[in-house]
Amino acid sequence: MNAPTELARAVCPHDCPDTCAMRVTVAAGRAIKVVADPEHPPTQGALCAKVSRYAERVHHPQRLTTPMKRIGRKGEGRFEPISWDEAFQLAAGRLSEIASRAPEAIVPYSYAGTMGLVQGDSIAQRFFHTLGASQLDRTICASAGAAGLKYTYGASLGMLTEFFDESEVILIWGSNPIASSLHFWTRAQQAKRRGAQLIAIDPYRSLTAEKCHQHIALKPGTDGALALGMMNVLIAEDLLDHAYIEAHTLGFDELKARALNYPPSRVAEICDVDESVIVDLARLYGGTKKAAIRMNYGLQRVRGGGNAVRAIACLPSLTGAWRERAGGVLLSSGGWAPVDSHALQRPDLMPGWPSKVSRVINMNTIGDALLHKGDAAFGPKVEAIVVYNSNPVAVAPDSERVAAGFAREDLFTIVLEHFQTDTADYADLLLPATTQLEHFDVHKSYGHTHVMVNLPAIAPVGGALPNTEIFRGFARHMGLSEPALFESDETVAKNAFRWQDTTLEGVDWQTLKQTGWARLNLPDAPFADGGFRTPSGKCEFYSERLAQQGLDPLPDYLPPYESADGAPELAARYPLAMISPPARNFLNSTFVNVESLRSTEGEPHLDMHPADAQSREIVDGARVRIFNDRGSMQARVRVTDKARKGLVVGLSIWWKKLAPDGRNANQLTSQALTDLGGSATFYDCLVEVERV
Ligand SMILES: Nc1nc2c(c(=O)[nH]1)N[C@H]1C(S)=C(S)[C@@H](COP(=O)(O)OP(=O)(O)OC[C@H]3O[C@@H](n4cnc5c(=O)[nH]c(N)nc54)[C@H](O)[C@@H]3O)O[C@H]1N2
Ligand SMILES: Nc1nc2c(c(=O)[nH]1)N[C@H]1C(S)=C(S)[C@@H](COP(=O)(O)OP(=O)(O)OC[C@H]3O[C@@H](n4cnc5c(=O)[nH]c(N)nc54)[C@H](O)[C@@H]3O)O[C@H]1N2
Ligand code: SF4
Ligand SMILES: [Mo]
Repeated sequence: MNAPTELARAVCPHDCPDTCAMRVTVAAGRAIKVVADPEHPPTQGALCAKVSRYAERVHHPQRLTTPMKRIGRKGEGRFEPISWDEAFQLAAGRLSEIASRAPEAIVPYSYAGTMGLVQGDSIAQRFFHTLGASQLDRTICASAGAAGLKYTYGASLGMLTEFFDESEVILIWGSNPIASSLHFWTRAQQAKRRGAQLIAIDPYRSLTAEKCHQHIALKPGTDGALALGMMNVLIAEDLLDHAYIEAHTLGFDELKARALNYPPSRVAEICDVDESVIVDLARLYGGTKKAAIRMNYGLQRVRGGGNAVRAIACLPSLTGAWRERAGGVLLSSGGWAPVDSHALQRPDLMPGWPSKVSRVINMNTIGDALLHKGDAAFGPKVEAIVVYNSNPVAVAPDSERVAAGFAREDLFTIVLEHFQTDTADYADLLLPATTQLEHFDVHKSYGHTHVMVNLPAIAPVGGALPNTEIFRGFARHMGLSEPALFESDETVAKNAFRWQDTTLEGVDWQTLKQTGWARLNLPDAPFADGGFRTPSGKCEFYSERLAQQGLDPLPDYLPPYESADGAPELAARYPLAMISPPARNFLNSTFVNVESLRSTEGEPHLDMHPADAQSREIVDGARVRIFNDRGSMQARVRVTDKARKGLVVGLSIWWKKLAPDGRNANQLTSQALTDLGGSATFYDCLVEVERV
């Protein structure tokens, strides 16, 4: 047996803002240990519990190691092994035939199973573009917030994480970093030790909210109103930085008029919090320029999510918090990295580009799309779907319809996976993909500002291949000759960044590969002197671009679709709001099949307020049925005031087949989309609960 060797330069591939650097210990060709790279500053010497166990996932006995084709009924999950050659021929045969008639009948479905730019969206996108297949709008997570930031700042830009520990006030807004962004939480605690006030704004007393100085438990989906109420107080009490507003913002008078509609008394009613809480929050926030807001995506999974993010994003431009490096807002830092997405994805390969582009399908409405018969407005019926880096049967909303779509006997489904997930069960062709320890990749981060390189630590497990190599195989067997489809992973990686960008000054590909990461060259306080990336170059309180689309040019509060305000009749039948945020030991639906992590989570739970439980004669520990018009699921109740009254919380995202009743929270969620960005509305969901 070879002596263990330690290899640097791996990157955690998961959809998490922290993008940690890892070191992998390898012995006899197996990864035996994965630890934090002690030298990478954002990683702070520690990985989370999930990824500390990465070797367990990589060498899991149930890893897919050979291509397989379906032998049972759709969804039954019965397969027989085949060779790669047979797999490629099967795929190429069906895809070629469909592409020759109706290329848009082929649909890709992918999200962030890996955040790597190479294994995420490079050869795969180029392949679908070359065919003229449908495009997928990747909106399942962050696009409402991204749109809110785009119309306000010009891109997904925000304050730098490393300066949060100098902040005097931190609002942790719609975010549970102890579970979902551990390294940010470490910084928030450093700030707390230095005397900062931490305030959680969250309808649920999350692990994080429990550890903050104050927890504001507003009604879900009312954050836009709270931000407008804060503005109202900031304006009334003149806690404004007039010079900053004058120099670096657009539309203050219009925003002021809007905020006047939201006096604290009205906001108190909308959010169901005390009026004094709103006034005190605004005073605390406006009392220092070292006021930081860590938003996260939890607050934008409702109808008004885009507007809520926009309203919150206006706050530091009103008080001038941007002047300090410890002030401002961070939702995503992803826009700082100079990624060349055109070079990566090559949209110009679409036949007829740019005057004609292929149809776009929103990934949140995949249930409806798969069940659509096809017409002039929709375009051709979907005949083939290729899933990679995602598990839609578990994670997409309105799951009953998603599963019904995947169950269509006439749908040709290819799934590239590590494991036989809920989605893999529906595959006609199930293809084994490599994990991050087995392939090459490059990364940016949405929670810090480093770019990073991941080198393969071990050879592919069994017959697994990288996503890129699988798509190259499809292309080869289809007789495609476009050279961009056959570029090596390293060439793709090297061309993924715009090297001449000032943020990469002094860095080149060779040095990046050697050191493993580079910190982007950015000013400490990025908007201290304005410099927003909007058309006006200012922070746009008023957005002409929104006005031109016939949308409200100013941020506003929009009640959730499913609420007493938005749909009184529905609320009478289904009086409880349900949210299903991430569980600490899972990452979306990844890791649910790692036994050690699943046993820590136990089983699907539903947190319910004592008053709501009592009126339904439900006791702690009882099994309950949660239902609405879309579906139902079962869970074990925890009666607790962590959930505010009228709210139930079921941490997610369980694999359906590993839950006792074979269902998960997405049985209940809807395909409705947010106000901006076409995001999912997972947390805009009314239900009723009963004993079973
Ligand atoms: N351990 C773990 N880490 C993860 C993930 C995971 O599944 N597990 N998922 C990753 C992914 S994909 C993402 S997008 C991020 C998500 O990162 P976050 O957005 O920080 O994650 P959540 O845990 O969804 O946090 C959301 C918090 O928002 C609250 N919330 C729900 N509705 C509302 C609302 O209307 N208003 C407000 N103010 N709060 C609300 C929830 O109660 C929850 O406590 O985390 C990433 N990190
Ligand atoms: N009810 C409810 N639903 C939600 C959410 C919620 O909070 N509540 N959160 C939503 C959010 S924020 C998100 S981001 C989505 C996440 O949805 P997805 O992006 O689908 O995330 P995962 O469930 O982690 O599934 C990723 C899959 O990709 C696979 N994978 C990983 N790396 C590779 C690779 O290199 N190659 C291939 N071929 N496969 C790979 C993993 O094995 C895993 O099965 O879910 C959404 N769904
Ligand atoms: S999931 Fe997040 S915290 Fe855990 S190792 Fe990966 S990047 Fe770090
Ligand atoms: Mo996400």
